[in-house]
Amino acid sequence: MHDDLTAITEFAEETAIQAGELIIQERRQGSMEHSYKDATELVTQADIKADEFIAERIRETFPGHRILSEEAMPDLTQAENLDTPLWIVDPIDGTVNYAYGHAQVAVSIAYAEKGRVRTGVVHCPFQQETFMATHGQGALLNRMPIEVSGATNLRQSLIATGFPYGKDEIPTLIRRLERVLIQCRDIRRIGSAAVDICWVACGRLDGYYESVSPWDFAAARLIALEAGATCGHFSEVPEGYPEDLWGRDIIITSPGIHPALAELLPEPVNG
Ligand code: LIP
Repeated sequence: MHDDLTAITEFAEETAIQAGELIIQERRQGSMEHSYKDATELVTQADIKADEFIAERIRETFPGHRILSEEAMPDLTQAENLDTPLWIVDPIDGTVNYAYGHAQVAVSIAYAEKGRVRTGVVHCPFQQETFMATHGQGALLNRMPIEVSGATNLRQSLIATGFPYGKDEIPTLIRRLERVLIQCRDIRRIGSAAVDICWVACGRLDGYYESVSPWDFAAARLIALEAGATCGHFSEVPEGYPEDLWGRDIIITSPGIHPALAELLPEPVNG
């Protein structure tokens, strides 16, 4: 099934902007009611309201499509069903930033057919920036073309990463961070994968690596690809799982520094 991609991108853009207005209002009203998914993962009422708003618009407009979203429908097996179109939604990427009043927050909406992401919109309401891309048609920031930095020297490159809510992998991640920090200009930990990856797409960062959920990165990864980034994984993607939606060990960079960064990320065999 292949609906008009341009119309789908415009729908995703309009929906993300409207969801952005909703979360701005929620924060302005101070209704920062929140709960925890487990011992540490924060979720606010705004996350839930925005997720429901986006899902309702998708159901009304595309009744035959499926939805994979962080709050309402987090069933990751959806990614492996390639029969009908799939929307991948993070209503608030950067939830902790949102709860603390920071600006680096994104509404992320991606659309995929047969496991391939064809439309991506990442809207940053507190920064009034909308990143978007349609497969094969380039990447835009507020409707202006964007492209990666063109960096070729890792030692002069700014690299972003992030850390999971759970702490059991932290020792491995800190060893990885040390290997990278010694070899690059500096590190940024912005708190939203969607923002990290879109900043690679527009040259504010030179590279990014992390393990995250499909809703955190699916839209931004297409935007980065369309802006000229090299996108990959530094470990194996399971056979038959859609690469566009596999979130473990992601690396997204300006092409010139991809090999140099990729070789630092796997844990050395000799420990
Ligand atoms: C966040 C990611 C970020 C990661 C955070 C968190 P959320 O997603 O975008 O890259 O470092 O731990 O997972 O939870 O704000 O949607």
